[in-house]
Amino acid sequence: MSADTNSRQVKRLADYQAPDFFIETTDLTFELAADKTLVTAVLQFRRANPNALELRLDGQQLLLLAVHYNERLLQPSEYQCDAQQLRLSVTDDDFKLTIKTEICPQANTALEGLYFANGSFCTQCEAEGFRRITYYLDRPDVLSVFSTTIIADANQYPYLLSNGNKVADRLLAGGQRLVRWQDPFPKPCYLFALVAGDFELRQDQYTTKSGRVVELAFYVEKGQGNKALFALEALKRSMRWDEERFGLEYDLDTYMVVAVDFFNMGAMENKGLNVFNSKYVLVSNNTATDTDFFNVESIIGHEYFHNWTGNRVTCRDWFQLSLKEGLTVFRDQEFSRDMGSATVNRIHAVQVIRTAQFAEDASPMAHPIQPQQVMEMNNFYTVTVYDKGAEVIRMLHTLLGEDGFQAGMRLYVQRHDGQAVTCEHFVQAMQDANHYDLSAFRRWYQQSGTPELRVQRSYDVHKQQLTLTLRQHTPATADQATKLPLVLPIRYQLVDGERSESGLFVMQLQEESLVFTDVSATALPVLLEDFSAPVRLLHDYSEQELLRIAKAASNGFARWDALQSCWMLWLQQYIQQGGAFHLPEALFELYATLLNQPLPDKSLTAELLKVPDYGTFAESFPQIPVDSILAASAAFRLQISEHLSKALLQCYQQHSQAAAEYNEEAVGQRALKNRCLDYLSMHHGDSQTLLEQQYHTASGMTDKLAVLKASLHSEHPVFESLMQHFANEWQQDVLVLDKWFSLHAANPTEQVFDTIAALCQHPKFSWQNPNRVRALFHAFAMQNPGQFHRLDGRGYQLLTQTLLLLDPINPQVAARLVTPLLSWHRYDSERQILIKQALRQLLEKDGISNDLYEKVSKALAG
Ligand code: B3K
Ligand code: ZN
Repeated sequence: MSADTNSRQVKRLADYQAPDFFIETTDLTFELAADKTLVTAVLQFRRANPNALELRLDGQQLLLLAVHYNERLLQPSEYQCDAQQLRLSVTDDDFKLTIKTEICPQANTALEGLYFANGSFCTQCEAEGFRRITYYLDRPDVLSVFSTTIIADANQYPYLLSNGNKVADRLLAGGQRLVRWQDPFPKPCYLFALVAGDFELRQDQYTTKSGRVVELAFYVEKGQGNKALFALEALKRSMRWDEERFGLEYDLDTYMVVAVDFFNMGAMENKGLNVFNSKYVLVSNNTATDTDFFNVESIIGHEYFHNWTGNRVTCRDWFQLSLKEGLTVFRDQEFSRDMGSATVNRIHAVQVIRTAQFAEDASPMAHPIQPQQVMEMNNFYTVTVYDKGAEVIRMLHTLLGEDGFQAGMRLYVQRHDGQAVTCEHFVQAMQDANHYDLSAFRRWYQQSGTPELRVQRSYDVHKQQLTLTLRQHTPATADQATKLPLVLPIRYQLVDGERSESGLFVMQLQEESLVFTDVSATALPVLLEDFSAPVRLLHDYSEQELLRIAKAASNGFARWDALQSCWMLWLQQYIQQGGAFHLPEALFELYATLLNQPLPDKSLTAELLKVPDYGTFAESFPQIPVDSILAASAAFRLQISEHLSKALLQCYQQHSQAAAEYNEEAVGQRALKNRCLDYLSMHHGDSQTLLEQQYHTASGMTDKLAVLKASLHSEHPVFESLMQHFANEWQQDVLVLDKWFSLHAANPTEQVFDTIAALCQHPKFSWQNPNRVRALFHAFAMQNPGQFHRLDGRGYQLLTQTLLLLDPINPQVAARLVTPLLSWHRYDSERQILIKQALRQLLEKDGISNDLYEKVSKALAG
């Protein structure tokens, strides 16, 4: 990976210029071979800017063989070609270029562009991977009609796939086969896809609401077909849901999904031909947990929903990424909410914001949902763009209501179908359809940072009036010093004895008041219900008040949220008092009630019974007290397990008969039972039989994995032997084995270093496979805070050495893994020194990728 200073350029949104040329049609021919693939691109150009005399095409890691201008072969003196571009002077308004290039898919370990792994060819073009396939205008605002011809060995690659409809399929001389595809919808090149390989095919049909029949086809590894059936059903549910809720119908005659083992992220929404990480397609009760099932359904939905929000209406430039991602995450979250426990879904989405997204805002990589400048676009597929982006859409939904929001969606799609547009176009459509002034709201797109919303209460006894003074303030971020007030939709509920009043208060200014009249002195306002704005709420509620909400609020989210605030109070008290601190009796009473009489929503009950994890606790501190958090969490779990052992056991037993399948009731029962098991496992002596019994009689992977997690968490001696058993049972199934890698990497003892070293030599481990690398090292850096943050620096060094090795292989995956090192300023001075030293080692490495360079240099500059 050579990275000269030229390619370290920062691109700015402010510099956007419309394309000088368009490509009306793109006709590609691939002659596939793993070591040498020939690509012939026939591109029909049209000049858009009469003053533009030079055409500059993007291209990387390509061997240029020939260029024809119309029918004439160009001499090398007639164009310039360097490591980034092919440039030539053009005078005609309409012309054709035929470009022949050679690429080497099997050497492509970055998994961007066309690559060959595990016996198949596969592409990944978003964000800027198409330029590794041929010279092109690799930008999302150039929409072209694509045809693709694939020629390959007929035996080795029985399936030759690309976007759109298949229009030719024939055998050629020499055992080759030719297949041709045409995609009728103009699209940017980032949505192009090609897959060639030998798969097992699962097919079905879907009839759209207007009566069109769509062929559904899932291509998965041979022998794995049954594991694709859940995903196939999830696709049909997504298609139905999008018709019913958004009125959006699928547009092509076929919808294909290919599951591959080598993939940089979760999945990709290529037009008509989604490519998925096999982890998000292949599930069965035996091999996948309830969380895996949930993720499959949600990602299948997400990629399907992109067909309208992303593909039919696409982004003008990559600074607009949230236009498609924020909106599509909002849509997939709404879909998941309708498919399972709405409250728990919301809780999980909020946890992502409060941990990962707030952390990103506080880091050197802070950026608004519409970033203003970027070096490596792949670094901006972030929780900010995706998840905070979805919260911004959710706020619009809250402000406009479901009907208003859907009216805005209809106008957006009607106005911009077939176009490449900006976030501004989306907000404008919402505004116009509702006659609602959103000018102040637009600030959410440009301003980074986590707003703090401070609430003060004052009660006037004579007037029986409660006044809430609300003040908002967004602290400066690494990228932006000055912040302005934002529009905050604040959903509230006032709990006052029997009476309860709820509503929406739209805050616009830095300081505003909210007054409740005719209320008693003990009236309690619950603010920011359902997390109606992505802010940090600062209040002065007492433990008693919070517990009142946790016990009595009608809204499940409010109950959970009040408990979260309690945990933060208890953590602070633990830090002040040390081991002498005891959790209050009132918590045990509340927990006993929940264990004896779980709520109808058992998943929610399980959430309420949970001590927040390390990441959640950590995020509430400007400087993270690693050791105190770990000590406090362990003490809290122990106290709960000691005080409530009987109720825990009883609840465990009552919920141990869940049906094996994935449905809301069974998922809830398992979640509750396994929450109990987690506490029970702390009594090593009493729980051994329980753990072993559940492990050996488990009806599915959720229950099995829960035993391993509980025994790891509790450092139970049974952990080692069960892990051994697990490895023997699952050594042939890499997706299951990834869970085993991750459990090992989360081992909280120093032993973890030897274990990880040994696992890197495991026959199934590969530095080329992102799933394997993440299973081991993401788990170590994110789920093993005790060992990762060791004061001797061993944890930081393990990650650093890993990144030095990984960066030349796969910079995108390396740049994701570096995240925990970027926030060095959040730790004590000893750890700061160690982390900065690690960052310098990375920066000093010759030929460090742009991906890693952008993040590490920002971290060291701060
Ligand atoms: N659009 C893709 C992500 C592409 C990431 C490129 N580094 C998946 C998704 O969000 O649906
Ligand atoms: Zn997406």
